[in-house]
Amino acid sequence: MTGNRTFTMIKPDAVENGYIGAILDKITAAGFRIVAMKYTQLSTRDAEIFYAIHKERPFFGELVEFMTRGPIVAAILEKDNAVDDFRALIGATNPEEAAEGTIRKLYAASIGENAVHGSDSDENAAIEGAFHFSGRETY
Ligand code: IDP
Repeated sequence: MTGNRTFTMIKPDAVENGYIGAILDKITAAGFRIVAMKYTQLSTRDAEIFYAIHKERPFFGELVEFMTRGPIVAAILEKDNAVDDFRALIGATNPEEAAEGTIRKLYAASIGENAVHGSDSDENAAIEGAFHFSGRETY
């Protein structure tokens, strides 16, 4: 059981492909309430900080380039057991391994360009939400 908030981004690939509405529909239909949301674009520095945990991985440069190449939708979501339930809704990192009906299975093309981000712990959900939103932007 996790806490009641998670953080998500609809990544540049899904925005480019016109999937913002479909993905938000899936999220709200699954019972998540939107606490905060913005359409924005990450700078290189933003992406390097956000994904700092992966900085030694071979795909880090590719990941930063991808995440900064166009706009994203960032949001804080609320639901009981938010982190775990949202990870289940989006599916495995690699869309080829994602369960049928999950957001990544439906809308992602590859392990790198995988349509959505979902926090992996309550602690990271709080850190990631605070990275994008001030207290005045949450409702
Ligand atoms: P997650 O997003 O499912 O939590 P992580 O392992 O934390 O997966 O990886 C963060 C992000 O880095 C992934 O969502 C994906 O965009 C990218 N990524 C992960 N593994 C690879 C890879 O092998 N090649 C390219 N990009 C990757």
